[in-house]
This record gives sequence, structure tokens and C-alpha cells, in this order.
Amino acid sequence: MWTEAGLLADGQNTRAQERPATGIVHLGLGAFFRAFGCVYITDAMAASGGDWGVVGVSLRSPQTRDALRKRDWSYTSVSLAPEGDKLREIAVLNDVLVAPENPKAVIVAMADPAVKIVTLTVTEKGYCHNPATGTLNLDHPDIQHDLAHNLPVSAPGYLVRALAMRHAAGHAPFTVLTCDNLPENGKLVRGLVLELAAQVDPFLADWIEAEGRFPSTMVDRITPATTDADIARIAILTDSADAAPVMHEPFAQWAVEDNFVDGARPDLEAAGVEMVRDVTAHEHMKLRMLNGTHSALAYIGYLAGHETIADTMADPVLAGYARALWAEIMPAVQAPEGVSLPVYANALFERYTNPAIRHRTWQIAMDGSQKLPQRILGTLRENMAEGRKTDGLCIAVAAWMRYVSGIDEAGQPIDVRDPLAERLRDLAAGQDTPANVVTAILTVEDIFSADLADQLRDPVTKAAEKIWSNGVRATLRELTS
Ligand code: CS2
Repeated sequence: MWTEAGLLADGQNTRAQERPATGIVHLGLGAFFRAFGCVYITDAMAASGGDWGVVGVSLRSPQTRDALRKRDWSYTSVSLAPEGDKLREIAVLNDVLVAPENPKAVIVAMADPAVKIVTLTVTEKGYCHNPATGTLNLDHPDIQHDLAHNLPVSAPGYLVRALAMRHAAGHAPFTVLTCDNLPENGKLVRGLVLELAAQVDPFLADWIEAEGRFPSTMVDRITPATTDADIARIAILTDSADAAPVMHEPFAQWAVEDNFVDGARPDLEAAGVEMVRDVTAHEHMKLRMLNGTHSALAYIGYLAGHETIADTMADPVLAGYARALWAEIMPAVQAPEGVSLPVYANALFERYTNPAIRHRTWQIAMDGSQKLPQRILGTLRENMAEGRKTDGLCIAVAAWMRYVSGIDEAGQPIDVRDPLAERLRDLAAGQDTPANVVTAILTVEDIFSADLADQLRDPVTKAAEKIWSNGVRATLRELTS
């Protein structure tokens, strides 16, 4: 039930009511899943019941657990509409575990036969794969660790160990439901789990291959990181201290392939989830049209001195660039049935300009090396093969190169967060011209396959030369005029 701001003002939170028993373990409990999956699961149980309480797992730090514990794992979900906030109490979490503190407890929770689904939001880099090829990176330190030890540290490692425990105990596997922005995400995780399981025990891999289910999903809700100012504001509105509210846009869309072990799942349709046979079309559209432009605007916006996407879109030159990008991307997207791509692009434009959402360009700019292939490079590759326009997309790649070189247009250092940050910065630092920076960064095969690098060299160099000498804004003014 939606609650207008202020109605929670009795200082009472949460859960006088009984909690549903746990049926889901979630790996990677960040703001996104609490603003998205937890809300849908709450709605599904409100409509149709079921024991789909969630145990959340933080794979790294205790921060979220510590913040949520004070309110017995319930928290405020804040929908940020231009016309005002809507607040809602979400009480679907039954516990939060911190994996490094007690990895065994995480595996035991996942191996519990009452748990039917393991959901994941571990970000792109959390899968320890090679973004250019989609295969497991066996040299990744976390995978090396998981191959040498019984207690894992990586998400694929936890999945494999917990599935092994269920297999040994004669229980059915859980469904693995990934909610990260990766193409054919279920298929990808299935491949990674099978590769790792085969290294550990080929019989286990065979069992997972036969019995496991890995539906692909398309997830969508813009969820900027919660700030201290948000926490203070929500405390005033609700008159109750919540150290872990989540802030998100009103819009949400979840499309899920209906392929669960024994069909066991919450009544997601009742909560508005689109249950589909094949999610590829939804996923492509969202990754290319939303995430592709989001990343492009993040690098461009940051370099042009804008703190948020809404600020970036308030600049007519940059908003014009967003439109130009959609025009380039749309021919490389096959619309899901019943969807009009221009209408989808217009809706994205509205969502990006929502002034109530302070989504920082720096936040979206993170981990670009893991995001670019599925967000931008696939579209570029197809457009080049078809002889279609790519100017805006090449500017996005050049702007990312400028960003990861680590110095902004005012000569200030950029705090680049990316698993390849150091390598990318070093590659750029040794070069004396933008053309050489482009050539050096295109050698990173985790991101650019050799044939793609060859095709990109000239057009991205052209864009980089303009960006380095005139700045991003002037470059875009020329593109959009
Ligand atoms: C964003 C996404 O941070 C990012 O990389 O592009 O988190 C984006 O906000 C969501 O995918 C929207 O559904």
C-alpha cells in the first residue's frame, strides 16, 4: 500500500505483522534490489500469498546489514516523482548476512530446501567473466580463490558450492534469477556456473545442466545511491530514523522468462511482472536504448561538468545528443511485440529529465569496461556492418576513453572506479596524442575484440581528436547542429 509522506509519522515502524517464511536468498543486497525486486515480491505476496520472504546477502561490506538491523530489516522505499515523494514501508527481508564474516552461513541459507530461488544483483563485474566473450575468467583472483578453497568469495563460487550441497543432500536445485544488466543474463550465468562446476566436479556440472533453471530477465528502475541528505529528509518526513531508505523513480519494469525449477515462484504477474517465453527483445531494447545512452550521457555529462543526468539533460546541446543517439541506436534494436521504439525513447527522455532524481553521472560512469560491450559496442558493431550512422556512438566511446584517462577537461583528476582503472590510466598516460590514446586503449581485449578494434580505430580517433582539442560540448554542438 502506498503511503503519502507523513503518514508514517507515528514513529512506529514495520512489523507487528507475521513475516512470510524465507523462500528466496538474494546475493548482492544493494539499493537497486531493495527498490525493485523486494517491492515486486511484496506485491506478489500481498496479492496471492506464499512464503517468499527474502534473506539478503552482502558479498563485501557489513554497511547495509548494520543500517537495516536497527529496524528489524524493514526500510522505506521512496518513489521520487516530479509532483512529490511517495513513501512505502517494505518488510520482506527476514535477515541480512555478510558473506566475508560467515561464508558458511550463506551457503547453508542457499542450500535450505525451503529456498526455491536465488536472485542476484552483483553488478557486471561480480560475475568474474570476460565481458567481450561472456566466458568465465579463470585467471580472476576470486575464481582462483574459489577453485583452491572450500569457502568461496565470488558469486559464481557461492552458487556452485550451494548447488553442490543441495545435490549431495538429494534436494532440487534452486532457480538462479539474475537481475543484472547483462545480455541474455540467465544464459550467461548458466554458462559461468557450468564452467566453474565442471572444474570442481563434472557430475555436479551434469546435474546442474539437466536440472538447473536460469531464466533471463530484464530489470528497469532508476535508483540513485541514497545520500546522507536523503536519510535526513526521510527521517523528518516519517519521524522515524531509517538508516537505509531507498530512492527510486516511479517507473519500474520487470520481464522474466517463465522457467523456474518445479514452477516454484511468487505470483509475479499479479505484481505487474511480464512473464515471457523469451526476454531477449526486452533485454536488447533496454540495454541498448536505456543503458547505452545512460553510459554515454554519464561520460559526456561528467566531462561537461554536470553532476547528474537531469542536469546533463537540462543542457539543450546534451539533450540533443541524447536524441541523436537514440536515432542511431533504434535501427539496431528489434522492438518487443507491441512496443514502439520512438515512444520508448520519448519515455526515456522524460525519465532522464525528472528533476526529482539526482542520479550522479559519476555513479553511472563506474565500471565502464564491464558495461561498454553490451551497452554500446554491440550496437556500434551492427551499425558499422550495415553501413549505418555511428557518429554519436563513436563520440561516446571517445568520451569514455577521455574519462578513464583520469583527467577532466578542467585538468582535475577523476576518481575512476573500474576493475581495469589502473591499466586504462597507464595505457593513456604513456601517449602524446589522442590518436595514440585510442590505439592504446583499443588493445584491451577484455573489452574490444581485435576485429572490432580495427574497425573502431579511425572513427573513434576522429571523435577523440575533437574532444581533446575542443571539449565535449563543442564536439556535440557540431554533431547536433
Ligand atoms: C545505470 C543503471 O548505473 C548504471 O549503469 O545505467 O543502473 C540504470 O539506472 C538501470 O539499469 C535502470 O534500470
